Amino acid sequence: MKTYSIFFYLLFLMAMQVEVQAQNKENSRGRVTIPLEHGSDHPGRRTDDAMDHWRSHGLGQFIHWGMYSIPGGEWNNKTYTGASEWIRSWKDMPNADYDNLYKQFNPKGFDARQWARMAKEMGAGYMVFTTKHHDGFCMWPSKYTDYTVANTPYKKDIVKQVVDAYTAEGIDVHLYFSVMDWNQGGWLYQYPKTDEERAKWEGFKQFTRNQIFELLENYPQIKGLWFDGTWDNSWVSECEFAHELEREIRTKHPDIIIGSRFRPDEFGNRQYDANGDLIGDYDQSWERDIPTSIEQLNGNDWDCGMTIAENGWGYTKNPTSYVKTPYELISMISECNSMGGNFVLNFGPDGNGAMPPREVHIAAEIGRWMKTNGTAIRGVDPVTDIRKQGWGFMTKKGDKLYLHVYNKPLNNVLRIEFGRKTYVPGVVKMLGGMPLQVTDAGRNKRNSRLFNIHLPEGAGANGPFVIEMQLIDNTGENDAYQQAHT
Ligand code: FHN
Repeated sequence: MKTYSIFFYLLFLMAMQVEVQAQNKENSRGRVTIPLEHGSDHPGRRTDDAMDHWRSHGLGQFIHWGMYSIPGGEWNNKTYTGASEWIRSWKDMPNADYDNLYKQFNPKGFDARQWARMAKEMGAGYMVFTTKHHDGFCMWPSKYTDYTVANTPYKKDIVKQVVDAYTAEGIDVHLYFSVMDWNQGGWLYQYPKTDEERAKWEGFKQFTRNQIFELLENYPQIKGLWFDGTWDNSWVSECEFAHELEREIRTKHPDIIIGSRFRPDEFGNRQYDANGDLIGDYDQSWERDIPTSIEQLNGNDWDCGMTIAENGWGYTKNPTSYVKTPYELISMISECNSMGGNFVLNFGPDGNGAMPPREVHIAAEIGRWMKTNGTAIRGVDPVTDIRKQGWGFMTKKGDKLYLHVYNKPLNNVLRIEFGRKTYVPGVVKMLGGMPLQVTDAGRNKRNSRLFNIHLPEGAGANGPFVIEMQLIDNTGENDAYQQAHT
């Protein structure tokens, strides 16, 4: 009797397994996955030209500009220590005060062409501009709300000026859009429960859809939409609506690039679906953060939006937190690109449209570095077949390897290690400088080939530098070398 039960139980388990296998499929990484209606639309990276172009930028500029730029983190002689663009949520600033700021918005110092030139000089290939942050204020004359630039003393369309000026400089524009909107009564944090809430929420969804299409209609030359404010339960419960909306956006603008923040899957997962596949075209979860290894990215495209101050994105009159140095930011550009990510540095102009001098200085210093070394940032690939080395980061383009040096050895001899049967160095030179002498430094216990690059005396005097090394294929090396057994 007991034997029969075990037999039938095993039979049952086998039948269940066949059933599960019939339902499941393998995803791009060969894992068994569950079927999802609102999961990733294209497991694996997009391979079209528009995405290749985005990937090639290496460096971008983010701009947060809105009504929060007027108080700049201060109100009634008090300082808000949170992110300045969130000042409306601070108890010391009444909502009514904030919501009336637009009546004084008249940025006489705003010149989009000047911003675009600054970004160009910095070496940015694309920019992301806040059309509407969480406060709901529209920097374009939206016909779906009165809370827009058209009703300020300034009146003119700011988004248009930004899109035109940057496009004229050859810089791609992506538009930031916050779904969460503190100005619209219909916005809810929780999924609606009552009929009244449901009606409001449905109205808000249509409003959001209308505004997104209005942006696409008004500024067809944009290359991407950068969504934000999508973390609350209300939106996270809208997988079907958001997915359909994304499909509609892509139908209207087939090349458009949309990150992983826009829509959830049916289990409420954001950024990555229940199968671990990326939702959207690139991973937007590395905000103010950099992965410690390329493996963490699972082969996905990604960007790193970074603040200059510790936290805030909007203009801050007197930053109370640490402000990053150009050196630190340049190092982040190298680090992100060494793992295939775009680094997007944020700027926060003041209420009059002027870039804070400390940020102008940072852009200029980055630009100075990019002029000499930009070729090691733009259009490069991450390096996955050469062991990480202690002096800095590596990127590569074709047969050129770029060594981004941040820790210069005190003896002026930079050591590079190539795994067994991979590469040996060809011509080696400093970017923007002279050829460098390279000598063979034997092998280590792993049978890796070691080479010494002899640096000139003043290397590094002006900050981090990049060495360009031609890679010569060494896979066919006759490997008769025998080390002592250990
Ligand atoms: O809350 C916002 C924040 O103010 C800023 O806009 C950043 C930019 O990526 N996004 C949100 C936080 O993730």
